Amino acid sequence: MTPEKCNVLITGDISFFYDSNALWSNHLPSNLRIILINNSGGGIFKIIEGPASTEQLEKYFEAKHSFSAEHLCKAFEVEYASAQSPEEIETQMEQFFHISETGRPKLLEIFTPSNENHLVLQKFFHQLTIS
Ligand SMILES: Cc1ncc(C[n+]2csc(CCOP(=O)(O)OP(=O)(O)O)c2C)c(N)n1
Repeated sequence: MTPEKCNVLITGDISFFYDSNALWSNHLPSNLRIILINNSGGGIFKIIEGPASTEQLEKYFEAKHSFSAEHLCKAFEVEYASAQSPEEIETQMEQFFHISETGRPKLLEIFTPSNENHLVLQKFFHQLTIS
């Protein structure tokens, strides 16, 4: 990792919670930043043909939940912030990339609506194919 620059991980909530024990490390650098997109489940399965058309989609594939990373961050002494709107993201960003005096890494949890998230992603994929 380059010490003078922040190194950013952008991850989904299911991926983050699965691997959250990675935060249990004595060597987390102060320039680590995690941007967690929390859409309350594995939204990708809503756009994968097989899982998307089964009755088990929400319960077993998407694994819908209402957890937040706040308490995990407390446990591992990762500085936590959250945002629910573009305006809040902008406000949080002012501080997010500053190195903290505590020397601890930071996580920004961005909450997005699970019923819209996959539609936005599909639109984005579509834009990529036509541009
Ligand atoms: C390292 C790893 N672990 C597990 C998987 C299996 N996997 C594929 S999609 C997925 C869920 C993704 O959900 P989330 O991280 O919430 O992102 P979203 O689909 O909502 O954008 C998982 C766990 C994987 N691809 N790679």
